[in-house]
Amino acid sequence: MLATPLKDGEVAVRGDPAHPANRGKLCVKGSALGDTTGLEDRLLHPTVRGERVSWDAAIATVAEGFQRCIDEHGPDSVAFYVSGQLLTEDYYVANKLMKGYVGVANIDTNSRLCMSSAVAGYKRAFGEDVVPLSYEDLEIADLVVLVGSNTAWCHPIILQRLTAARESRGSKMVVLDPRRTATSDVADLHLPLLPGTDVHLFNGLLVWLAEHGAVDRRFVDTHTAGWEEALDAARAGGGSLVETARVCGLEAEALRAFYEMFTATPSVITAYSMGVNQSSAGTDKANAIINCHLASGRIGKPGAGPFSITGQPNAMGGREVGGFVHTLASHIDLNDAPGRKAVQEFWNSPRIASEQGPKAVEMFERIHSGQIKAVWIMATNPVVSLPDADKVREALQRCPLVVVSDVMGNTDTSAFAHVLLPALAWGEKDGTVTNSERTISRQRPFLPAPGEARADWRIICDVARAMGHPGFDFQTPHEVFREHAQLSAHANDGKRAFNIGAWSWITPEEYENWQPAAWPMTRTRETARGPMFADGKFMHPDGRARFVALTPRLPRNPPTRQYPLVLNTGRVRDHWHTMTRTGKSGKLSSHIAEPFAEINTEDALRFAVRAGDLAQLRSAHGSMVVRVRTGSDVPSGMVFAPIHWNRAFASDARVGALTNPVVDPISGEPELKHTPVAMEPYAADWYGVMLTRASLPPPDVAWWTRVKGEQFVRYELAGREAGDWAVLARKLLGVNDLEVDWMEYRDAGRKVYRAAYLVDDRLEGCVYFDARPALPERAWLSRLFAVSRFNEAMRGALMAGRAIEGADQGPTICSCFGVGKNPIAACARALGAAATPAEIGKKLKCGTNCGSCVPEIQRVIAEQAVKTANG
Ligand SMILES: Nc1nc2c(c(=O)[nH]1)N[C@H]1C(S)=C(S)[C@@H](COP(=O)(O)OP(=O)(O)OC[C@H]3O[C@@H](n4cnc5c(=O)[nH]c(N)nc54)[C@H](O)[C@@H]3O)O[C@H]1N2
Ligand SMILES: Nc1nc2c(c(=O)[nH]1)N[C@H]1C(S)=C(S)[C@@H](COP(=O)(O)OP(=O)(O)OC[C@H]3O[C@@H](n4cnc5c(=O)[nH]c(N)nc54)[C@H](O)[C@@H]3O)O[C@H]1N2
Ligand SMILES: [Mo]
Repeated sequence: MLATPLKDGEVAVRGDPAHPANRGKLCVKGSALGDTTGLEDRLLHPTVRGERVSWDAAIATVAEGFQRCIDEHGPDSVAFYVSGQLLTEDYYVANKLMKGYVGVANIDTNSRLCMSSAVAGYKRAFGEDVVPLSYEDLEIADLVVLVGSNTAWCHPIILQRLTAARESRGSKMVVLDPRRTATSDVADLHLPLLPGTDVHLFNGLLVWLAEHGAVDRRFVDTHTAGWEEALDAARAGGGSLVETARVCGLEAEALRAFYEMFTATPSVITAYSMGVNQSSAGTDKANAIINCHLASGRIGKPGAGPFSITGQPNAMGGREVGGFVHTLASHIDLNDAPGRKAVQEFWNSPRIASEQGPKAVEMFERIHSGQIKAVWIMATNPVVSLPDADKVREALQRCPLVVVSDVMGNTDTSAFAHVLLPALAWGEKDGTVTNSERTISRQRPFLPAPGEARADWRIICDVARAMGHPGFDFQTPHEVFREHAQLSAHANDGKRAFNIGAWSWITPEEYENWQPAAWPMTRTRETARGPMFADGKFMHPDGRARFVALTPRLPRNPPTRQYPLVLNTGRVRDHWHTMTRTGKSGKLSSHIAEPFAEINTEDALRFAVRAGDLAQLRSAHGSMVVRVRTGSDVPSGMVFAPIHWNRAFASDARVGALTNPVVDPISGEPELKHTPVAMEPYAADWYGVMLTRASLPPPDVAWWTRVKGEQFVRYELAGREAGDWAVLARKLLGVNDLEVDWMEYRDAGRKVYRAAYLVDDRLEGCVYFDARPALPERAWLSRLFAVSRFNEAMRGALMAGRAIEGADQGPTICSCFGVGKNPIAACARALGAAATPAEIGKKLKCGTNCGSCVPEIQRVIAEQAVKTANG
């Protein structure tokens, strides 16, 4: 990205045309990044037990607290829980401190919840965690299979590159996802497999390849091991097309079509993300995919291979430094004794971790049980994002010392911190990140450090020094990076593919001017974007890749009578994780403004929940109350809910409270896509919506959600007892002054109440209550805040609760230009057969900035075409 601070405090951002990953394109969250750099709600000063203190005092509190704990209870009583949103330099020093000086492997990361299954899969197959491909391979592949990935919403630039390749070269795209998504909408084939049946499906493909002469015998014989066992296991676990289709809940013809496409296409990439990884069989799913690529020799060539698409900005950097409890450092294993010795020598450290520490879920169990008594959480919000999140909250409540480094001061997790440390945010911090395709890029600061915020690497080094440890005298991120590069080459001898030794003596100027480059860069600094393993040599000691014999398993917790639905969780297009940053942007909050649970229309009837009403979802672990959506995107038996909402944005919508802490036995990654739940109507006596220009404390009603608009904050409300709405309206809006320009309308019979107040003929706030959730159109209400003078007709409209011209925009589709579904549909109807996203974009601008909404525009066009065809 190229960012330019403007005079008025705004930041202009655009894609960097020279970067190989995006070639100048940005998705909607990227385009709106400028909205999130403001200092509102930023953490700007260190605090200890709620009191503002100096940095020296804060550092001393952390260092003494951790050291005392180690002295009294041993090194296993302390832990770090870090994140793929740290820079590589931050990650490197955190890992060095815990593993090389505290001397235990009690450092794990939120990447455990994200791509640890993919890591374990690569490790088993290749002997090392190596992503073998680059994004341009996706453009030269003739078939791209997306497994458990909503690429259109989560990796929009990748999807745009894929669809462009398809237009120019006619390549094909297949999506394997139980849900219909914006991604499956644009695919050539969508296989809505039953949740958790991916291993069955790829085992079936392995058998199919064997039976249709599609095994590359020469490759299998020379470069792999374990083929016979893998094939036997696949046959034993089902195997035949008909049987596999039955288990996967697919039509045999559709499955056959996919198997035939895979078999007939030499250049296939199978790209996968959370639908694969976040499973109790996540590692097996990854290996089931890799097995098929090894068997057919579809690896080590341009445009062919298994491609784990990662999530966070620097999840990959964390993998490189060894930020997991099961690795030591720089792709060196904990159980590799000579490797351990080499790292210890290199660090010149007093002790070195030798045993695996507790993986994320277990780490928080140990905090809960009191085994871990001091934890330092950096750049992650576990009270929202871990499974069984109410228990996580309880664990932190009990923990004697909780230190949190964050950029925001009001997260669900920071509420439990004894020590809060303000970190530098994007735009301020300085260092490197690695993306899905092994490419290391620089992040450079262009904003001054706000308040007393400091870089994460520096905070960690300060604490390490205060604990009395040498080896943390870094003055700049460049010095940290240089050491990291040296370690990658230390005692390597080609044993580890991760090697950036060519940069061991990188100068400050070279670091400053770093251009994106992919590892390995062992001797030359040339970027290594070509496919890995092109020579058929893998990283196991014998140089052979491993097939893994897989017996398919279904998810550990199947639905029951008490909890008859499967809760599937994931992302929405315009929000990022726990919303601490995207929640600041009105633009990004307009696409999906509320937490919801989406269920098949037939199941909605079965469970007596109605679209637009509220429903309670309950699992064995916790519950939440959210808006109901119905339709046919989610298959029967499943309910889908987004992960983003939390205490700062809703009274009761943390999906993590429900998700089960079942984990994959190898990777320890939690099964976040599969929790048995019950769903029932939430009996609200009334519903409300309120918009105000002023910021207000959380409303004191039974249920609420909050969303930021461009010039207002909007609350959705619901209550359980019908009090006096006139009193409640003034209380919620904070209007005590009886002289204010206040309007109200009530219809006691229909149980409707509306109120608004104006200052200088400008709308300051309005609230609508109704016994039914039939409230005014939100996009229209939002637009009223841009009106500078209200005339009588508009005042009337305000009380009538509908626009004078009656033109509803409908739900927002294009956040960049604020274009709703209704005008897009009208335009599609008018254009008829000539309707394309590009043509509609010419008229309404929608989809012409970042393009993240193009798949949804496509869908509106398709809906209109069906409507027209049906008369
Ligand atoms: N807009 C947006 N983009 C993001 C993020 C964000 O927060 N917001 N976060 C980033 C991060 S950290 C990550 S990890 C990525 C995640 O990117 P994705 O993995 O694409 O996102 P998810 O929505 O978590 O899940 C993907 C899909 O898995 C499907 N799924 C569920 N169960 C199964 C199953 O058993 N089998 C199969 N085959 N599919 C299944 C779900 O229905 C869902 O559509 O996104 C990154 N990009
Ligand atoms: N049910 C369910 N749960 C899930 C998932 C799912 O699909 N379903 N997905 C999982 C996945 S893949 C992921 S990646 C996780 C994400 O979950 P989290 O990591 O908990 O989510 P974020 O909101 O990204 O948290 C990052 C925190 O770091 C802060 N921060 C941002 N930049 C910096 C920085 O530079 N320094 C510091 N110190 N702090 C910073 C932010 O304000 C925020 O509080 O959620 C996981 N949880
Ligand atoms: Mo992630």
